Amino acid sequence: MTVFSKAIGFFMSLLLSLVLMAQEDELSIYEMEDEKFRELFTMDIKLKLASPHNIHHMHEKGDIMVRIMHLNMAKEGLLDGSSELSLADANAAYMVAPKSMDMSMDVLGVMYAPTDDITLMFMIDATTKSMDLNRRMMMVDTPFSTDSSGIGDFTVDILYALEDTDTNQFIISAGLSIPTAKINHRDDTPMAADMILPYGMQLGSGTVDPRIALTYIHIYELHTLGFYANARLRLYDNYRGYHLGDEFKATGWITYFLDASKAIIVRLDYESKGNISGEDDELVFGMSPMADPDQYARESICAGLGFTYLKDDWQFYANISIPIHENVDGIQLEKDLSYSVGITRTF
Ligand SMILES: [Cu+2]
Repeated sequence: MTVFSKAIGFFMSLLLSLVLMAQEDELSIYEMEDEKFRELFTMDIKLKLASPHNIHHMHEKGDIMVRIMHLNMAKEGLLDGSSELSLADANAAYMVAPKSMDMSMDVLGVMYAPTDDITLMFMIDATTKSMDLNRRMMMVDTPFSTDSSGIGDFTVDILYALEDTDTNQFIISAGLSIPTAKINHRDDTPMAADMILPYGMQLGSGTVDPRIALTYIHIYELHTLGFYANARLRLYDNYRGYHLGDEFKATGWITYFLDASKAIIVRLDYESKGNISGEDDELVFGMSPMADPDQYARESICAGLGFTYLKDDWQFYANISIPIHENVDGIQLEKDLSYSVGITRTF
């Protein structure tokens, strides 16, 4: 679990430095007198602290927000359905089996509000995926790794506030994912040089995908409840002859305000994804579970802990998340720890 200990160390030092950084003369909300409390802790500030950073939110007319976010997701070990599977067992069925995977993503996002009711959101990412695998042939194990990196799919969303009061925010959003990512990344393997990489190592869908989302936030005196759900649909085959499965995500969270500039966020994330339809003819079916379109569906629940810090027009975010339930079709890598850090600046 080196990824785990690295991430924990990283987070602890990050949190510590933030807390030290934030040690100014601000009163804790529990110490504030009523008047001072209301003066500092406006609705506007509560709203900014209320949501984790990958959740949709509205802006006031004329606002522009720029976001930079770094996300790291690790997978380690194998699952067959919902039970663990050894590499040897996977290799007994397939010549090539995955051992672990690391995905690192840098996201650049821009939000702009042409009116108070409508906010536009644009996002693009640069992603690196690297996978460690094992080939077993004639009782000989050959470990190897493959990498892919480049830009991901560009997304644009329109957010509309169905309700926007002092205590409630209800946002509906619709958008598109535009296939700016390459879906023919290749790498050298012990089987062949410059081989096409399997679906899971590609960086995008190759299709224009509609996205819809709902966000609901209710703000209380010292905390917030939030719910977010989104769906991403795949409607037709890309030029390689397949389409990825539909994706559905739901997040529920509670934000605890620590004071007028800091909050802790506890969250649960549900995620499900369907199998792939069609196939990329260049992939050798049967060589590896990753070349099988029917071994891509998965369902997971993760628990996360986040922190956000607001300073004038800047806002800092950090989140760490671990899987608590996972169920996959066929043989797939098992989720491990993921973390993200991000910063936003509003103009
Ligand atoms: Cu924003």
